[in-house]
Amino acid sequence: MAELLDDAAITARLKDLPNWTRDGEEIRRRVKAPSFMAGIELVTEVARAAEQADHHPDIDIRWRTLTFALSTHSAGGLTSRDFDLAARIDAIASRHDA
Ligand code: H2B
Repeated sequence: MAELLDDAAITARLKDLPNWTRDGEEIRRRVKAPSFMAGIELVTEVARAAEQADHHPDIDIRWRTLTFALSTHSAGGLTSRDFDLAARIDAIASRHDA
């Protein structure tokens, strides 16, 4: 099982992910897609990446604004799995001009 990261490790990993902010035991990022349907397509790609990683974000969809939140439920906080998936979400978002 993935190990919980301490505050220093979380701060270090967030330096490589400027779009993400920490909110307690999770990290979150907002993405503005060019349109509602582009946002849904982006979410579908994130869903595929999440299935592949067997790690799943909380996703909030409001018209074309998406919010992704990551936390490792089984560990009760942040692990490397969250930061690895965050980087994949960033790559997908940039391919979607978001
Ligand atoms: N996603 C997240 N965000 N946290 C988890 O602890 C988690 C998950 N656990 N996706 C996975 C699935 C677990 O249920 C399977 C069995 O590995």
